[in-house]
Amino acid sequence: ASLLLVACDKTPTPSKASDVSADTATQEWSKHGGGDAEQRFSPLRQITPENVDNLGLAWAFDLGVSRGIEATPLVVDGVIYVTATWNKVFALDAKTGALRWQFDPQVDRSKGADLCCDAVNRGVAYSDGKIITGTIDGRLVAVDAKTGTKLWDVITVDQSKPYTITGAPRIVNGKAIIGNGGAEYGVRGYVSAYDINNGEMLWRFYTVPGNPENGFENAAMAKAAETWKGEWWKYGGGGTAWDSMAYDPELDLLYVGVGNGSPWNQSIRSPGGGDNLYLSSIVALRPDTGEYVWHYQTTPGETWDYTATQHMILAELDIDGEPRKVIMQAPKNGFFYVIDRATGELLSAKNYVPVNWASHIDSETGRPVEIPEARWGSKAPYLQLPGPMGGHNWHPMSFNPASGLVYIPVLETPYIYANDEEFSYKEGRWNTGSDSAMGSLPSDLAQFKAVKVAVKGRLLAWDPVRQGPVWQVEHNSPWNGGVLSTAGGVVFQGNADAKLVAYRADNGERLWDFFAQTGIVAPPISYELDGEQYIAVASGWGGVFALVYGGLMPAASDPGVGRLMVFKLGGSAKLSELSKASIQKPTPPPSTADAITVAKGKQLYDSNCVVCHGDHVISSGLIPDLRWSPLLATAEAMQAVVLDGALSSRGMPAFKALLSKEDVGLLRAYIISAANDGLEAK
Ligand code: PQQ
Repeated sequence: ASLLLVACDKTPTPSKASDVSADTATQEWSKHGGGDAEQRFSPLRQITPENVDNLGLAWAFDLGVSRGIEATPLVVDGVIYVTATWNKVFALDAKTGALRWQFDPQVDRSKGADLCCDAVNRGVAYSDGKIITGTIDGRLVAVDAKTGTKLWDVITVDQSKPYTITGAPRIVNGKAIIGNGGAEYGVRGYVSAYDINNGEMLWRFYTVPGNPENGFENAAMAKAAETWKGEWWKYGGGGTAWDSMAYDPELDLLYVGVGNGSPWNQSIRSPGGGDNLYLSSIVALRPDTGEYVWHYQTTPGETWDYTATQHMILAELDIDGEPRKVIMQAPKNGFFYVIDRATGELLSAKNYVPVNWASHIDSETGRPVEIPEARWGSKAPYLQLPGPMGGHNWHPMSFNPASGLVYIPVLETPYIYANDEEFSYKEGRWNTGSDSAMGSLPSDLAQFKAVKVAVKGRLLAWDPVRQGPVWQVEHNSPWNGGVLSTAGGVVFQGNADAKLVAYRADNGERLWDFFAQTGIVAPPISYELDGEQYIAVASGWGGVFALVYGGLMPAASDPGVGRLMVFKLGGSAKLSELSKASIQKPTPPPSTADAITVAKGKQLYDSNCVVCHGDHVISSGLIPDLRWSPLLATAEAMQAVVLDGALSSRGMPAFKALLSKEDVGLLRAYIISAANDGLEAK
């Protein structure tokens, strides 16, 4: 099937300001998405297209880690709160950057084995003098906002399963709401609510049904179970709510974005099909009880890692001359949805990136019209857009009520979905039912260059009423930062080229940039203190694409120490120079293994190692490049680390339960062969 390309048209349709973004009217940034509506729009207007040229660094704070930083900072009472790798929380004076306190929840680094997508965190929540954060090992922790002293610390997950938390909690009616991740590893997703005063659990809503023999938790689960086949519960089912939520105080509805199926391959998970509710859905719940109200499923029978956990925005739009209260989402599957947020009725949907898995979304049924070849399950491999990275991943978009546009950080990363003929379920481990080696980018150098060009990223200004693009800016690489738009008419986005960039909101003209020394994936925010408007963003290249493909991308950033950077008009501070450790590249041992051994090693590598160490063993630089590892020298040295966990305190867990000595031999042969191939990073 041919790719459906998005046409570019230049007429924006301005629409009304949202009625629900009350919080964004303050001078601070006290909630994750700016307000409950999650518009990521700042009402501040001191910084404009005319003066943004004078924007300069006010101060920067070194976060002391060189892994991905995805956090949205919060600003409350003159203090800015940000999280860094492995859930460290920092509280800084928002004007000067002086450290008030830091808190380390002491996450066991061996939990790294359960992380699909880097040791990241998307930020804290604030409520009633408390800072509340999720942790990678599945806890929810509250500390005193003034002192950083721990108030309570509760476990939110079944610790015998590979659950993780990377998302930011949201606060609704005195409750902290938190989901979790792990749908690549065989978990059953849910969201839970905790009393912010003492951490007591108040309710839990599962997103997929469990074993019917145990009875269903509620009517929504019984209804969902009718859409599943086989013995799905043995595989967890997935549906993790690992990132997005929004809240409408007027309707008193909490919206939760639900993730992909586990395993991805539906023919294993639910043989014979079915919609598999509530995978890839937006689910509306009563925040006081967790009771189900409605759902809209973006991808029925999900089989492509098409999460609907992407950022959701509430707004009021004029549709066919009528003001409508909508929820908007650009999930991984490539379609932009405008949905009535009181009822879940689909108002419109249009592809915002090229897609070749569905021709369109049927406006009557609200369902995608699939292209049959795309349902790869037990059939032939299929080269698809979007791939599992999505047309849009977790990087938040922004809605500007003045321009009426949604600014979306989009990506185009094709992927070959292929059935894993040798699939067997491995308790607690990477279990997608897809052949990861097929999903790897080609290793032939000529083809490889071609793919580099096909992989793209853009900042897309989208008109949600007319459902079409208004302007777009092409980036050098797909994995760029979240977005902020302001009443001053400026759009801010960081990128993989290590720059924070300002664009005109109405036409995308590039107005200003600042070199941050390392890539930016986190979203910027804005706040005002003593009459001055500030823009804050954390640098720190990372996240899933950075780890897997970062080393292959042209112009992808060098890793470097992450920082919180704060800008204001006339700011003149300078970043200190990063001291770059030069990478030692010792001559690898000679490659003596035969082609079959190397191919078996690649298979093992692609299903156990690639998500951290990088495609073709080319590291992003965030994690040691195995091709230059001294451990390659002997099989025993490698076994001590891979099987026995000699480096587990540094985040390299033991794989004894999964790999044998013989496997390590195959892996070693493949890595040595890759080292001798000399594929150059970038
Ligand atoms: N996390 C990132 C990231 O931080 O860069 C990107 C992704 C995740 C994905 O693309 C995912 O599909 C994903 N899936 C789950 C899951 O299925 O439970 C969790 C996470 C996560 O928690 O970070 C990601």
